Order: sequence, then C-alpha cells, then structure tokens
Amino acid sequence: MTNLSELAAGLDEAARTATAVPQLTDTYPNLTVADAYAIQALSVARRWARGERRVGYKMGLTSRAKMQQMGVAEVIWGRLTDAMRLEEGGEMSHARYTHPRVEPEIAYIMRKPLSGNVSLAEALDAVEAIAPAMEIIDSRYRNFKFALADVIADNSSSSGFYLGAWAKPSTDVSNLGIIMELNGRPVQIGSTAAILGNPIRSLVCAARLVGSVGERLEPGDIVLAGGATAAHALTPGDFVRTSFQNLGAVSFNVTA
Ligand code: OOG
Ligand code: MG
Repeated sequence: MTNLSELAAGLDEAARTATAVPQLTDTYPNLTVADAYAIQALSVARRWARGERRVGYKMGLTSRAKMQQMGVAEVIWGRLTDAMRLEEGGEMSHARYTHPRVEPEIAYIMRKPLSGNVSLAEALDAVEAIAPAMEIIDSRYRNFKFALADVIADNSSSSGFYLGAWAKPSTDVSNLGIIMELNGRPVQIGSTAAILGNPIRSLVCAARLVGSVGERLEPGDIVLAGGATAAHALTPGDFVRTSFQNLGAVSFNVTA
C-alpha cells in the first residue's frame, strides 16, 4: 500500500489547489479509522510546515441532520488552523474552495486544558466563553462524497469558520433557536439541541477523542461543536446570515 504520507500529501495538495480528488477508500477499501487519523495528522503537519498555526479543533457529525446528509453515522474530529479563521461580516472567495458549504455551529474557547474522560461539569468549567459560529466545510473528494475513513483523513472537511460575539460561559446554549438565511431567505431552521442533545456534550467528546491520540484541548483553543442543521451549498454572490437565539447573528458575503 502507498504510504500514509503520500496520501496525506495528496489531500493537502487538493485542499491547497481547490481540486477534487477520488475517495481514498475507492483504492484502499480497508483503510482503518486509525490510518485515517494518521493521514490527517500528516496532512495538517504540512500546513504547520507552511507556517499555519494551531487554533483548536472541530467536531463533526454530532447531529442527526448532518449524519443523514452525509451518510456517515460516527462522530469525527479535525484540526483548525489560523488560516481557516475568516472575518465575521467579511467576504469569502468561492474560488479558493472546491464546493464549499456552510453550516451553523456553536464555538467554545478554552480557559483550562481538557483531555480524556471528563464530566459535563468539568468540561463547562474549562470553558472561557461561547460564541455563535458558522463553519465552511469543503470536502476534497469529488461530489462531496466520502466514507468514514475518507472524511477523517481529509481533516473532516475543515476549511473555514466564522465566530460571532463571545458570551459568558454560563450562557445556557442547550436549546437555542437557529435560523440560517441565504439572501434573506431562511434555508435551515434548527436548534443547538440538535448537537448531541446539548453542545457541551460535543466538548466532552472532543476531550475524549483528542485525548485518545495523546493531545489535549489547550487554553485559548477554539472548539467547534458541529453543525446543528444540514449544510448548505454556497454560490458567488450569496449573502449568508445566521441568527442564534440569545447569542446574536453571524454573517458573511460570498465573492467569486
Ligand atoms: C464532514 C464534516 C462534518 C459537522 O459539523 O458535522 C462537520 C462533512 O460534512 O463534510 O463539520
Ligand atoms: Mg462542521
């Protein structure tokens, strides 16, 4: 079998050049989840080598809506870099992505380290602040189609994120209404409760999964809890605005 670094280089190059590639599992149907996380780490290491800096982690497929849309029923995670952070209220250039989609999320920023098996109370105690967010996901695979190992190897489709205003860690985000609008038209309506019943469970999960590969959530790390609704495809000219009950709104424009 081709070595994992070659597969990692292929995915990194696909992301860098916004070019879709075939699924790894087409060629390697027996690729394991452990191999896939190893490929992810190797491909993200290429980003560190180019000067991108670590800013945290993202959780994926933490809601039924997302699992159904993608046909993968397993919680996954990926790494976030400073280059993925986009300016709230600003623009995103469609040409830099292959087939970008947007989804509404909740973000945490950490005050204390967190790793391994932790309780909901311990997770909440480690949080500095909570923000409404949107994630731009952009699978590097053709037609945005993948199996579990493919998407993990592809850094769980990470490509960009927008954060709204930070709220106190004591803010109850267990069941807040969300309306995502495209050009003024609601395209997704949901609740933060769709994220594992309560987004804080996603942080507990992040601590465990990241801990299982010997890493930890560090103070200052951002953690995206996962899409609360299905994701929506973006086209140049779109204006996206998502309002979150009690938390405010997050918006951006899509340019060519
Ligand atoms: C995989 C990433 C999933 C989420 O929030 O559920 C994800 C994908 O759908 O491409 O980011
Ligand atoms: Mg997401």
